[in-house]
Amino acid sequence: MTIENFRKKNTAKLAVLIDPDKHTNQTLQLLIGLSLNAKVDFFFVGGSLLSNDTFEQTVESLKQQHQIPVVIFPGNNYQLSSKADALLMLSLISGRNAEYLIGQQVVAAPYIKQMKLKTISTGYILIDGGRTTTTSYITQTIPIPNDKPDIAVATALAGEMLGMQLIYLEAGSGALTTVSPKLVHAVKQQVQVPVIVGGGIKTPEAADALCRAGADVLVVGNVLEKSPELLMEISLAVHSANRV
Ligand code: 1GP
Repeated sequence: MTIENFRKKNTAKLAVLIDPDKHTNQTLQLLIGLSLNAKVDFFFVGGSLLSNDTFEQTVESLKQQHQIPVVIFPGNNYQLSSKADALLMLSLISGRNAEYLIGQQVVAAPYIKQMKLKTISTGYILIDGGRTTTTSYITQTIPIPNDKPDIAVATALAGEMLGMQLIYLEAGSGALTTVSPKLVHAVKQQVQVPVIVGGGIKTPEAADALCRAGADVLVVGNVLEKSPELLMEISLAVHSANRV
């Protein structure tokens, strides 16, 4: 798996976020089935809190379906598995908390090397989603205001100049509002690397607006826990042709 997997061709791509702590084997199998039908492009696996030993088990279950790549989206440095296809090596560049900029990464790096896990360096940028999210609480960082695209652009540019291969614009899981399409558009105008957008995407309309704004990959999590049937509609919106 390479960075090219994240680059939009004609259409944007869709990732389903699986938090191992929120699934039973039964709900996981249901979601895998729906994701295969909906032609989802990636599974992202991770959670904000310490995941118990179901993390490895969840990655294994996801890998059994043999089609959709499994990417670790780690909430902390315990969330590692050699079975995954890649790891998003996140650095929280919107924050000023050294622990999440580089501290956790230093602790995890020798294990990642030992596991021969493929890493994709990712500039992780929190954007205000209308409420305090677990990510901003746990990392003790302040998100960038959603109506300040210039700050998001400067942050994304710095990430790109530092060599990051992906930019991830995150409103936070369960955000009341998504990252604004205007902000996504502004960032896309300035950076060359693929841009992932997640947090609070609950409808095909919201997915459509973010793809039109230029998002390369959208991530959905929460909404599928309550309304898994929405996955097909959201996927159709993301995969509709001729996006900018
Ligand atoms: C991934 O945290 C998001 O970037 C997922 O957010 O759970 O709100 O879809 P939701």
